Amino acid sequence: MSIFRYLTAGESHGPQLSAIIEGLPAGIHLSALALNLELSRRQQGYGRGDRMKIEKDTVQLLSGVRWGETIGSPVTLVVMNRDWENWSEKMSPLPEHRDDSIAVTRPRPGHADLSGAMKYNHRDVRNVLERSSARETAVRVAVGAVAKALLAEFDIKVGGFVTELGGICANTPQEPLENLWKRAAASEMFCCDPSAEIEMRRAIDAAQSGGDTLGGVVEIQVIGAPPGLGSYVQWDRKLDARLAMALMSIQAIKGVEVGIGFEAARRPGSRVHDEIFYKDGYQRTSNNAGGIEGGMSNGEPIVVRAAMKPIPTLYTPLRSVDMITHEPFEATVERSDTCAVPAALVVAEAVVAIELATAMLEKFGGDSILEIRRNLEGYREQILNA
Ligand code: EPS
Repeated sequence: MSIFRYLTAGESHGPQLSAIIEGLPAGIHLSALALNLELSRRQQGYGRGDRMKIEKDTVQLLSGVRWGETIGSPVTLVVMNRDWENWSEKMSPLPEHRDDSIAVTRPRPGHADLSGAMKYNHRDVRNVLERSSARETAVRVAVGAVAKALLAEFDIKVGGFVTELGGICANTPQEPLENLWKRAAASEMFCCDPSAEIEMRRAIDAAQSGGDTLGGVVEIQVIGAPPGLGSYVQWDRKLDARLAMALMSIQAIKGVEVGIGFEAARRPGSRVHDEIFYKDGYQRTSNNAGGIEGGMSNGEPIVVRAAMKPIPTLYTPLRSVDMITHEPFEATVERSDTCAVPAALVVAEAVVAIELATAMLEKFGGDSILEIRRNLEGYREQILNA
């Protein structure tokens, strides 16, 4: 069975983050360089805090790849945490390093802290926050880079840009997506609108000096996906449902849209649905559906958006209560990012790539790229005559 499955492990201040990917076909061209490029994209973006000065993430490929190609066995990815140096006793697995005087007993509003401590019966909130931290996304991005490499074998590309930050909306120019991706890559806000970018930067500076944080919206597009990925026949096979779950699984994401999304609810049907024409194949003149109808890709670019809430660790204290004394206190913070929306774009691209790779393997599954390519080409020929 060749179905893309993966798990991640690792704590934010533990020695490393790890992932194992199972179900990859043989023959994907894979280089640590390409993976590291994605990891460094995630670390860029205006608004990050001091931790990013410590971490320079690189990935080690420890299994499943030989001489630059996958061989069909599980792929192991490891990203080391440089900050571990400062945490080796505080995060030690050894009982002799236990020190209850450093226990975190003050849950921060907006984080997993309180619910996680109640759920797992922890007295020390650190046992929750270490794993719920968005640091985990470093290795998820590496998994996404593997998925992108698989998709690239079939000329399927995933990219995106920031469309909104701290309430400032970008005016994205009407240009081919790949041009827009290039524009976004050249911007430290991953945004295609230079004047919005200046305002966003100002908003981040103002938030930072006021001890506040900002959220935003990222948009991800997929080009080159064949029609028929996902299925309408069962709820858990719908591509849009799976993309929504994947995007929602990213720390701090609170909303997901497909195509025009919530805007579709405000328009009459005549201004929502993308009419069908035929000229050398099926064509659409609009893509309000975001490339997905009935839970399946329809051959148009897939377009999804995700809304990120502001990071809940604020320098301006939020009110909470101590879990031992139940006394109120105002959460103080050692350090935090002011805004991680550009980083969220890179993570969102990664999880979208993973879902697309999974859907490709389900439909065209084979044990080698050659076999999958043959299945895909046969299908493309078949639908030409549909
Ligand atoms: C994060 C808190 C900060 C961020 C971290 C995510 O970590 P720390 O408490 O160590 O400063 O820097 O993000 C990363 C380390 C990263 O690689 O993205 C959190 O609580 O989610």
